[in-house]
Amino acid sequence: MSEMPVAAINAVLAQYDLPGTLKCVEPIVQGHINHTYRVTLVDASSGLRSTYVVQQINQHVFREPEKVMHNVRQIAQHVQGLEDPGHCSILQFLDTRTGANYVRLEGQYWRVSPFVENSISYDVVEDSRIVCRAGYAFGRFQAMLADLPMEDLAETIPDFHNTPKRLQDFFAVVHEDPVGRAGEVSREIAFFEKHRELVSQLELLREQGMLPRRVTHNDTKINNILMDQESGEPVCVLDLDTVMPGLVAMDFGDAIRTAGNTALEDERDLTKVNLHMPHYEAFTRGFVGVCRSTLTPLEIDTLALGAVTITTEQAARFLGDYLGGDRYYRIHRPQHNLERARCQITLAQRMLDRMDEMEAVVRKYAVAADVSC
Ligand code: GN1
Ligand code: MG
Repeated sequence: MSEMPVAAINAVLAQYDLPGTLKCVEPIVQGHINHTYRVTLVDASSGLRSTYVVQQINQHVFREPEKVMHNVRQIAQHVQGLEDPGHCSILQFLDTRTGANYVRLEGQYWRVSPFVENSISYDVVEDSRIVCRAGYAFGRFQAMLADLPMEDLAETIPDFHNTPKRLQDFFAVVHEDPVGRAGEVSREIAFFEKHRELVSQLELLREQGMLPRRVTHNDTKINNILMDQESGEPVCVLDLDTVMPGLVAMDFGDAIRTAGNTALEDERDLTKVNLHMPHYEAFTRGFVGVCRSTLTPLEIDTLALGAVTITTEQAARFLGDYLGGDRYYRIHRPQHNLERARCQITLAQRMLDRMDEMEAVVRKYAVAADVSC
């Protein structure tokens, strides 16, 4: 990470009515897109400390940050208006002195949220009960937003989870091969050729009107949920930048891609990468259990396919970025995107090997009487 932009952060904080002055800035490095900092303020008179998360929006990825923050506002208002918001909410951004939920500073966009104390987010989860609660959190998120009118939300990244389009873009960069890397990945390219049709099915069903578009999160990585450190209960869902109309199966699938992997997203030792069936089942229990009444039978039937689809799509996005010269995702080592892609291809293959079992688990929780975590 480049040097910490302390002066900019100070200028951002000055737009808010916050107690104290900046004492400490630390980077939070989990996301691949935005720049995120944990900042601590100390009030000189009382000595009280308060902690916030300050984030700079990546404008290469989010070309229209106002749209992102408009969506965030719509979602927050909708959730606040719910009679029973349940026990897992969404991340709230603070308002500036003039009532905006972001700050524009020298052409860059920043936002501030309170740091949620005593909370933790997991890149890999060990405990199946926590995975089940994560399933509940994302399923609940889905159910909470089920009646938010889609017209109220802007499309922050067009065709974000349009898998056939993602693969088309991937094959275009293979063909163009701008930095001369395609030769080293012919085995990986063959994987996408082989499964292109299967992973295009969901989008096709959507185009045919068989699968509905709903307000979905679209980035349901397991580390986008904050859990209470002591109780393990979900506290809130983070990263609302890509909340827009989409397919439920992709939200289910992206969480399985992360919570159901026995290894990290970028594991280099591919023998460690596998679908963790107890975690898959636990997540399904929590997710399907809380939102099944809002889903159509075909949506339920295609959830497992969503996991294979988005894992393959993600692999294509990582590999496409590698072939294009690493311009999209932040990388921490030279072949990082290639390693991420190989890990995701391996995981997608492990899922394909167990599709029947995965579908049976979904069917089980579509009707199970007890879906508590
Ligand atoms: C990006 O930066 P982060 O972790 O929120 C990406 C997701 C990918 C994810 C892969 C806007 O999310 O789509 O699934 O990396 N976000 C965007 O880890 O492209
Ligand atoms: Mg994100």
